[in-house]
Amino acid sequence: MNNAFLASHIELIEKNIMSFVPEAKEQYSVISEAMKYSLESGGKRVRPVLTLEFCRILGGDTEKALPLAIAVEFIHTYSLIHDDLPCMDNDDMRRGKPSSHIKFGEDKALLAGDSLLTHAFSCIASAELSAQQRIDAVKELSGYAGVNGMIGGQIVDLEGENAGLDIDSLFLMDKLKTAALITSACVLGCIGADRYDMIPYAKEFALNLGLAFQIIDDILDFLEGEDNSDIISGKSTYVSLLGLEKAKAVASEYTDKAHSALAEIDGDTSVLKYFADALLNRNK
Ligand code: GRG
Repeated sequence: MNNAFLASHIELIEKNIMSFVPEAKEQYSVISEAMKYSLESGGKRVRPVLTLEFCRILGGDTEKALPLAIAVEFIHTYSLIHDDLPCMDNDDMRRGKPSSHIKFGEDKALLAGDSLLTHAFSCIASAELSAQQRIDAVKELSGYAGVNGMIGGQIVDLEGENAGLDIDSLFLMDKLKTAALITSACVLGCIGADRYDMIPYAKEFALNLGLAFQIIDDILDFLEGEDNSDIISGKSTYVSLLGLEKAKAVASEYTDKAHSALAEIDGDTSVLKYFADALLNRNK
């Protein structure tokens, strides 16, 4: 994604992310190794970039907000490790590499996910921000990642695996499973900049961006043939329920709505608009 601000956010994230992983004692150092393995480059860093960009345009210090951005990426990475486990999606590969449980075994992959989840909140607690900002960031991130957020969405997904989902349940699943964490990223950017007044607009942007993001994810899986098994097994996606062309149109509509939500943001939103378009037109 060729934009100077996005590139500088990614550079800040890549340069520092491993320093947030706690070093474990020799006897159990494999846990740090497993955490780092899944955090290694290959991910697009969508969520931490959103945190840093919201913080920047609202006048905050991106270096001080970095631990918040990293915390969201830790939660995202834990969710991918657990999502790949045999009891979940049972995927052997992630980002072209063996999944955590293939590389380290199921037991250690489970614990690597747990460690990332746990340590995310330590990153926030240690940030150089006010106590109120840190408390609010913990509350928001735990809310969006938890029962009424990503976990709830995963449950809707599991429950729908055999029965199939109608379009309303699919919307609910994507709102919780994918858009919720993206929302936490944008909200934490506002908190990092101490601009709580911008949170409602950031949420509106993030919900629409998140839905577009998940629909494109479904489309890419379908086009790569990876998830045709979903369709055969009756697992519902926007592609299986609406067809490819309609799914593309819906993703584009949500991206337009995300653009519109930015009108209320008190800052230069041109990079966020560019980013939303880049995610809509992405090929991975
Ligand atoms: C607690 C047992 C347990 C499991 C948790 C919550 C959960 C399992 C899984 C989360 C659900 C999930 C994987 C949602 C998909 C969201 C999504 C589109 C992920 C891909 O995000 P990208 O494209 O990934 O940003 P990269 O590879 O770029 O980081």
